[in-house]
Amino acid sequence: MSYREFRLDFVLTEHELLPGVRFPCFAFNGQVPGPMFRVQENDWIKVVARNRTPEMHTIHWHGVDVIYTMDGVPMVTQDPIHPEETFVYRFQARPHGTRLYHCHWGTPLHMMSALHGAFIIDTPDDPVRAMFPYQRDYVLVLEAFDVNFTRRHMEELLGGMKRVNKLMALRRLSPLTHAFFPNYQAFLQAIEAGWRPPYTRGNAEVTDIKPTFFAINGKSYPATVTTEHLYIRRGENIRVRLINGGVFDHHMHLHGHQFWKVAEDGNPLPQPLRLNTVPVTPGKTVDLIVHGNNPGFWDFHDHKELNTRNNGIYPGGMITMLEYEDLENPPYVPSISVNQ
Ligand SMILES: [Cu+2]
Repeated sequence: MSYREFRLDFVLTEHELLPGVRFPCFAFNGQVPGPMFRVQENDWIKVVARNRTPEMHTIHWHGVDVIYTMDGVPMVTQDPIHPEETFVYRFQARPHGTRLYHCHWGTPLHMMSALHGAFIIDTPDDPVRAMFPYQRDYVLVLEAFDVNFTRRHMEELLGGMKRVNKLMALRRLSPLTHAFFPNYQAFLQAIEAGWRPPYTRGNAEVTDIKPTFFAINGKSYPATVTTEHLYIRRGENIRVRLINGGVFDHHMHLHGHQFWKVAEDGNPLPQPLRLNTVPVTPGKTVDLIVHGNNPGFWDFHDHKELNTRNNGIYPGGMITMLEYEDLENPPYVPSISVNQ
C-alpha cells in the first residue's frame, strides 16, 4: 500500500488580508487558508502534522470517513499535538466530494485563526460532471476573522506560554483547578465534592467575538478581484465549491444567474436545486454549477451585507465577481470603490 504523503506544519504567521491590513494568526504551512488537498477517492493519505507553535492543536478531517483514531478530536480520539511534537494522520480518502480540514482545538484564539483548508476528493465517476459537463472548477473558502481579538491574544501568547498549556503539555493538569476529567463519572464526583463548572460565570472572551474582516481564500474585497474571480465563457458550465470552515453564517448570492446547487456536504443531490442565494453555514460545503448565459460582470457576495465590509467599511469582505472572458467591448467595466 502506498500513501500520498503531505506535510502540514502549524505555524504562527502574519497574514495580509488586504494591502496594509495584517493580523497574526495560526496557519497551516503559513498559508491562509491552508494548502488545498486534491486527491482521488480511496487514495491512502499520510499527513505529517508538526506543531511549530506554543499552543496545542489537532487536525479534524471534516466529512471524511476516517477511522476514529484519525478524527482529530482532542481528548476524545487523541492527545492534542503538543508544541514541537509531530502526529501522523493516515486514512483513506472517502467518500468523494468537497470536504475540508481544520484544527479541532476549540479555544477562541484557534477559532479566530486560519487553521482550515479545502479537502477535495475526486472520482472518475462524478455524478455532478455527468449531469453538468464542466472543465473548470473553483474552490472558495469562506472566512471571518475578529482581528482585534486575535491581535490582543497573540500578543499575550507570544509573551509566554500560558500556564494551563504548559501544565497540559507536561500532563500535569489537576482536575479541580483546570476542569479536566478522565470521564463523566469523575466530573459528577467533582460536582458532588463541591466543585462548580464555570458555565454561569461564562467566558466573555467568546461571547464578545465579533468578526471585523471577511475573506474568500484569505483575501478581502477588493483584494479578491485579482485572486478569486470566477471566470466563465458563454455556454460554459463552471463548478464552484463553497467551504465554510469558520464559525459564522454566510449566504452567497450570485447576480444575473440562477445556478444549480448540485451538492451539499460534498454529497451530490439527487435533485439539483435552482437558486441564486445559498446559505453556507459553519462546517458546510456547497457545490454550485453556474451556466454562462448572461455575459457581463456579476457580483457574487455574502448577502449578509455586514459581511461585505472591511472593519465596517463598504464595500469589502466577502465579495468577488463572475466575469465573462469572452465579453467584447463591454459597455461598462467595474472599477474599485472604497468607503461608501
Ligand atoms: Cu489549533
